[in-house]
Amino acid sequence: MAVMSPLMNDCFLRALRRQPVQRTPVWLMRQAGRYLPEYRRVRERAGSFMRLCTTPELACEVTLQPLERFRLDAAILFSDILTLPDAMGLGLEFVEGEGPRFQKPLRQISDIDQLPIPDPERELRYVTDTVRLVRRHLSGRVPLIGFSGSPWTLATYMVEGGGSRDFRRVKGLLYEYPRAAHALLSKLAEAVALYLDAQIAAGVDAIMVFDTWGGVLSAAHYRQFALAYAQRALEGVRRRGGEAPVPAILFTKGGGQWLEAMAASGYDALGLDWTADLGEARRRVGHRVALQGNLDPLVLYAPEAVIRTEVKQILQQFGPGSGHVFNLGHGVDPGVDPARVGCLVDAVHEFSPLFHQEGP
Ligand code: 1CP
Repeated sequence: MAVMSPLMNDCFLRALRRQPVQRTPVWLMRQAGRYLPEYRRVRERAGSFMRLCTTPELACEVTLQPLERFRLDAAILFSDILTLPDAMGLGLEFVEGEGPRFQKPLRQISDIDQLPIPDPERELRYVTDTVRLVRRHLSGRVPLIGFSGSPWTLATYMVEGGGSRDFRRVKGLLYEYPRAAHALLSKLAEAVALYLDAQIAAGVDAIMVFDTWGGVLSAAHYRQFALAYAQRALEGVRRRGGEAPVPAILFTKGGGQWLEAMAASGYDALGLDWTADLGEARRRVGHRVALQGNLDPLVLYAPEAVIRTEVKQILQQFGPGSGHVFNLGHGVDPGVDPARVGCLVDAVHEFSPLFHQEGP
């Protein structure tokens, strides 16, 4: 069990619980990554993306890099959602300029039956070691977010063998072999629950489930194959977890149309992409969950005056009161100038106190 140190800045956790805060907390998806020159240097030193992920000292270093530059209210573990399928034996490699690829993608129904459920403290020890190391280095400055891909999003990569444009194979599985799809997703829900639980035991303060490809499904399939298993994974964590479970965030790209169902899934907060209207989302579900998001990541290519105006608009859309975590609607683009990221973070610090005058 991790040694608990009191957090100096807990406004992110308070906002997730919709407790009063003095300003809106801010962190950014992919806040550690290629747009930072110091990240590119460590990435080069590591030799490969996987070496970076599997070397706790290096993964810890890049986790902390964005916090040195920007006044962020949370750190996110540096890792990738695809390390879990790698630990299930699929053999992950990152091909330069092409993105992730599995050496042994799922090609037959029998591949699903044979998939092992990894013991995170063994096969993913490098992740829990990184969590413990980051916790030590943070010494309570800000909370640390642990994460996993959702069962559905992991299944897309495992069946397609890598990134995909049309999701033909994995959608084929849903339509032609729904029982096999359910078997795969059940196994993944269990693996995700164990994995998140191990991250919590190692010391993360919140968990986030990335359902990046939930939005490519029909409404009925989204409920049956994506949301149901994201929910099952969370229930698995909660069954195992201690008395005070850490808050959980569900991010679904393209999920704006299904907010009510997502808000009933047990997650404490929903991550929204940039296509959703934050004010409307709050009216629909804000009495049940906190909301995280949702500035268009490409705003970061615009001049600073535009970034500041757009930040203000997002804050105005959500309106006064707690329950909002400022973020982008998806990750920071690799070509963005870090100075623009600083401008965004500073703008949230400057404008958001106005929306929390009833705060503690
Ligand atoms: O060249 C490099 O350095 C690799 C680029 C990179 C980085 C920086 C990849 C490969 N992954 C990451 C880190 C990462 N991935 C984090 C780190 C923490 C942070 O946010 O700062 C996180 C949370 C992820 C999660 C992740 N990986 C998701 C879900 C979130 C999202 O962006 O939608 C997904 C879909 C992936 C798969 C993945 N990993 C990397 C790439 C290029 C991709 C996308 C592949 C594709 O579908 O085309």
